Amino acid sequence: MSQKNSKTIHCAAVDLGATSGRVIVGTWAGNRLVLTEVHRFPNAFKSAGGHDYWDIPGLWTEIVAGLREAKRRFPALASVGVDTWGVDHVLVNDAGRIVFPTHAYRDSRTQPGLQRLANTRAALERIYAATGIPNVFYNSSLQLAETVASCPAVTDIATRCLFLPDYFNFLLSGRMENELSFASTTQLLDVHGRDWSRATLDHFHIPANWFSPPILANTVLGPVTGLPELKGVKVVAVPGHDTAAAYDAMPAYPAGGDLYISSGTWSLVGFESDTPVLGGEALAARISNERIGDGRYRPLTNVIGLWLLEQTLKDLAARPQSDKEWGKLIKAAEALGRDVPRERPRASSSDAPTLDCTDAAFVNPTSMRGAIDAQLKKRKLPAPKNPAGYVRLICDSLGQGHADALRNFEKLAGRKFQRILIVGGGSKNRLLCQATATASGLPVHAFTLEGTAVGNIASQLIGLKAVKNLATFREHFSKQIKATIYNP
Ligand code: LFR
Repeated sequence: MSQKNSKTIHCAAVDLGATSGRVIVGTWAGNRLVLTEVHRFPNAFKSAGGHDYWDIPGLWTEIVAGLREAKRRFPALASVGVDTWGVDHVLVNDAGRIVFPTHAYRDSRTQPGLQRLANTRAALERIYAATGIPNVFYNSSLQLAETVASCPAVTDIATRCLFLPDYFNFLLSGRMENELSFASTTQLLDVHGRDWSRATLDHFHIPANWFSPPILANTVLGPVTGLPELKGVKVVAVPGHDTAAAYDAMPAYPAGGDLYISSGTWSLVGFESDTPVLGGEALAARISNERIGDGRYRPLTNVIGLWLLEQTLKDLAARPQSDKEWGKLIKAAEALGRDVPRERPRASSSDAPTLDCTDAAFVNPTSMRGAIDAQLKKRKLPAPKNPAGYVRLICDSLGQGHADALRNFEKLAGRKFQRILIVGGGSKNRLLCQATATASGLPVHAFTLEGTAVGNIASQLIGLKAVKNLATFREHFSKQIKATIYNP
């Protein structure tokens, strides 16, 4: 075997999103990464009795199928890492048995708790100062508080709270750990340290013994134990939060100056920082001080994202089925003047011409088109006339949402950004990238790559000591990818 071959490493990234999951093998050789998607499957929460749930055994079945395929195609598979969307969790007993169903974060059960906290200014400020996470309907804090309040006996039967990547890591390796980047999405982690905020857990009446001190990403948990066919494959705790993984994949300038957007179901707009962004104005701007796998901060704002577009197209029965069809729809939207007239500059008022992306009606409506039309009607603005019109309005609105987040960061963190880097599904959407450049006044560098999978694999390579650290990975990786640049 040649020296080059002996250095070839294959790592499997299990990357679960709210609407689809995939298993992607990253092959690292000669300081280059090649991705091979070996399994992809749709994901959706299911409803029963007015509540929304994830199918955890179904997800596990798909993960196993994907890993078997990975091992079949890459017999020398070295490791596996799991990342998922944030905040959701599995309550288990000491033996790892599931003792409570996993609710999906869009379940409306958290609405009363959300309102209660919003109406209690002192508690809201205290919790933001303690955790750096604003009051958002999906927070694990609100979800767990609702679970304990509505089913108090759960505290007798659950002994551990494992967040989704933690739970799948447990199924794979037999080890129960909480990983830091994911823990930082819960609104339960101490923003100034790396352990849980006891005062916040107490506020929500959540048992502190459900958690263990979070471990950092890049930690090798041990060999796969549950699946004999994966013998010898190591389980690495990667940044379990998909957004943290996507941020790690950013080919950023080491000197800083880049604002990141991970664009998928949500648009996560943020940057890397040694310090959190806190205080009353940061709370009002809904800045989340989430964490990078190594413990540093990634202050970010969650803009509603392509969920708005996906759900609208579903309503219009116009969802394109291929890249070609997407291209056609985007082209038609580009060709449009805006149906919603630009009658006033945005900053000023409620009759601004883009959608207010923070509208709570967009969270989980029965009809997204209905929710959009209702907002426009309230503001006495005409509804778009056709699918292309909705696409145009939505992309312009998201672009504006991205620019608003940028301005808040510049003001509150005292930063000046030079470029916007965008990865994820939205990086392929010309209209969205251009709208972001136009609204922000900055060049947008769009990288068509599976950012979450790349960050997941980077962490495995670091854990396996095949790559020194994230800076080294980015240095190599940025040489192999090309940006499409959109100028303002
Ligand atoms: C993106 C994401 C966001 C998080 C949202 C809910 O997939 O992880 O970062 O805020 O999902 O968990």
